[in-house]
Amino acid sequence: MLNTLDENESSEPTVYFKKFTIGVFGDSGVGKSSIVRRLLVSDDYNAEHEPTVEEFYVKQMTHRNKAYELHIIDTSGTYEFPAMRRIAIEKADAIVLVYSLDKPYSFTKLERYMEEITRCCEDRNRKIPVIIVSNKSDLPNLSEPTFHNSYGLKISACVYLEGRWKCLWLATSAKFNLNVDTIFHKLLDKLSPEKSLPRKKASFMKQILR
Ligand SMILES: Nc1nc2c(ncn2[C@@H]2O[C@H](COP(=O)(O)OP(=O)(O)OP(=O)(O)O)[C@@H](O)[C@H]2O)c(=O)[nH]1
Ligand SMILES: [Mg+2]
Repeated sequence: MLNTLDENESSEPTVYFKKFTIGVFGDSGVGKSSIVRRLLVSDDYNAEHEPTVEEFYVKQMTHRNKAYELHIIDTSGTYEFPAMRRIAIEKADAIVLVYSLDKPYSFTKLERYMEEITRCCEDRNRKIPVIIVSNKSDLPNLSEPTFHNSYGLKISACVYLEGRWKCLWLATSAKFNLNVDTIFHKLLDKLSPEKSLPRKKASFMKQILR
C-alpha cells in the first residue's frame, strides 16, 4: 500500500523542529476525522459517523530527515460555524480540503471553501498550500467527476482542480489507510524551508558543458 514516501523514512531525523498548523475542511461525512485519526494512530478507524464540532490534535512527523510538529484542526462539515471556520483558515499554514466520491455535493462545495480560503488569504496578504483530497477511493463503481476543457476535451477532476486553483490533489482511503500520510508529506514538501532557499548555482564546468 502507498502509505508514505520512501525518502521520508529515517530512524534518526536531524534535530530540526518546526511547527505548522494544518486545517482540515470539507463537507459532512466525507471522512475528515477518519483521515486525521489514521494519521494519529494508524490502526484507528471508526465505521460510524460521529459528527465533529471542532477538534485539535498534535502530531510529530518526520519528513525528509527533519522532525516537524503538526497542529491539526479537524473542523465540522455537519454544523455551520462560519466564524470558527474563518478562524481556523486564518490560523492554518496549509489546508486539506476533502470531498468523497459517494457525496457528489461535497465536490460542488469545494468551490465555496476555496472562495473562503482565497478571500481570507487575500485579506491577510498571504498564500498557503492547499491539497484537495478525494477520499473513499475504495468504494466500488464510483468514479471521479469529469469536465470539458476550453477545447471540448474531457478532463479528470484532478486536472480540472489543479488547473483551476493550482493546488495539489490526492486520492485516499481512510478506511484502508491508503495515502493518508502522503497528504501531509505533500504539504510539508510545500512548506519546508529549503523550498524557499535560492537554487544552488551550477558549477563553472557544468555551465560550460550545458
Ligand atoms: N468506505 C469508506 N468510508 C469512509 C472512509 N473514510 C471515512 N468513511 C466513513 O464515512 C463516515 C464519515 O466519516 P467521518 O470521518 O466521521 O466524516 P467527517 O468528514 O469527519 O464528518 P463531520 O465531522 O460530520 O464533518 C464514517 O462512517 C466513516 O467510517 C473511506 O475512506 N472509505
Ligand atoms: Mg469529523
